[in-house]
Amino acid sequence: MSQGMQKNIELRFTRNNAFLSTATGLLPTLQYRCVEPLNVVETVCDANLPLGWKTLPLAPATSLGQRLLGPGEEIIVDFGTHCVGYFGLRCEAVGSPPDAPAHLKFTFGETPVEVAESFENYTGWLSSSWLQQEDLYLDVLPAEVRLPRRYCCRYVKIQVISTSPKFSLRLRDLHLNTVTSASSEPAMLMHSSCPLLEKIDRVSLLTLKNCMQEVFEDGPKRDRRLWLGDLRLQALVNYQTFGQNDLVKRCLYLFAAVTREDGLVSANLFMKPDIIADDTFLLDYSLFFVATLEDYIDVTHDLQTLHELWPTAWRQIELALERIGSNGIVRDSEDWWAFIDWHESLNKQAPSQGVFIYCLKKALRLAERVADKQSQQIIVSEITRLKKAAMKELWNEEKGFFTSGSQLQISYASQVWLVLAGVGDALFRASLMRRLLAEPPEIKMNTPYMMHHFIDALLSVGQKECAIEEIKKYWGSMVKNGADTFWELYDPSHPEFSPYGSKLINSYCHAWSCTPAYFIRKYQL
Ligand code: RAM
Repeated sequence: MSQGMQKNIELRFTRNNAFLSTATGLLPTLQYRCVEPLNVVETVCDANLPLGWKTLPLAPATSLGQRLLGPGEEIIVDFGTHCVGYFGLRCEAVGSPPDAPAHLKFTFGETPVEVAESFENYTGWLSSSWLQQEDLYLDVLPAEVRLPRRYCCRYVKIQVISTSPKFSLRLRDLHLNTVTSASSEPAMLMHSSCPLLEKIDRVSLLTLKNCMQEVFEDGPKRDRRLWLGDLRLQALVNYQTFGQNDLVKRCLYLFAAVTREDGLVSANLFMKPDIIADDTFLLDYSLFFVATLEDYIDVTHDLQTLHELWPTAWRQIELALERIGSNGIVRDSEDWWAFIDWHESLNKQAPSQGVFIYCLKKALRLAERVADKQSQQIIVSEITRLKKAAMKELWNEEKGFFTSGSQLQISYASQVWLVLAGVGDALFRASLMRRLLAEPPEIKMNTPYMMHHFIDALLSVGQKECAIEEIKKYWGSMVKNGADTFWELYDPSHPEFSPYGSKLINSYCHAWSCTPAYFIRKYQL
């Protein structure tokens, strides 16, 4: 998705064919596995659940062979867990010779709500074409059906819209040919003695696995695309789990291959029909190219990649510096210039200052590795200038928090990012994180993505026990509410929250939510 209607037809992009061919050479092999549904289920309203619905089993899926379906009838099957793949079945006519086509409608749900509530009432602002459904007309029966689009589901609803009074339908051999580029299962958790953390780790792994396709997709239901902010977190989890570092490398080369004419890396890329950079640019996402590259180099010591991609990384720093005002603070504006979190009222200025300083530090490590003395000098002096400016312009001694924007907004995001940037000394940062927990600001965090940075900030100041508690509270409550994979959006106090105007369009397997596995494994939580 992209916020607002940006019409940048005059924008020009560059294509680096050498980088594109490196990326093509790293195309992963997709792994397929056929799975069958476990049960036929019904959906039941449950006001205690965040999405309002649960399912109850009615019969084993094997019973479908004995069941006949006529117009107006429907079944819902449950595959037992979240899957990504291609759906197929065999459809037979029973009765008189079929004297009319059979019209079937398929609806795919990552969660019960998507097969329980009608898509016809959808009023969100993202295109309804993301809602997973398909109409199928079968002229000849029996038919072996394989739906052409890749779907993402645990539940499949099949409605018989029309046949003729002279025949009914029997559905057999329902299956999903699942697909992922994850080629092995990561090692089991050995150190943990907490069943909830183990469960959270498992759900994290399935989330990442189902997002690992030809690139690290943000969500296999929506947007099915390569976003830089998401990639950075997926890569961190991948290093601790699947270890498919070439997939990270591929994604880095893709971003570097198609940049805006001045070298700015786009916030996201489309893969088909060709690699296309989106005309959405976000300051934090462009800068995360630097952070993602540094994390990758730190793990792999892949010096060739470092030398080839360092100029792209450095360019992001140069371009971001153009946004720094004379007071040493990144300029604010009304448009969608930085992401940080899905929050309508969140001011992005102070958190973006934090992101920039954080990425400058990453850039310094890269510049040292490539022995780029001139860049090192610039970076060191910019880190000092931006940190000083953050304390001078953004810190509010009376309130005990950093403020953001002309309205002096106090948000979680500002504190978290300026802590991650290392602004202030260690004692200052630790007490700021304690204050944040004790006096929660009004502007909260809406996504597991922002929660990731909150946990990271807690760990950065040594508050490990607190980080564990927060992980259990937040991701644990998704698990307790039946998540097979972690959700794109989750606000326990506002469970139906969607920045897109409808919970039906939210993604329920979203890679930026899978980072507990990174924390649990890296920090031995
Ligand atoms: C959402 C995408 C993606 C995120 C962007 C900013 O629409 O799904 O995960 O990076 O927003």
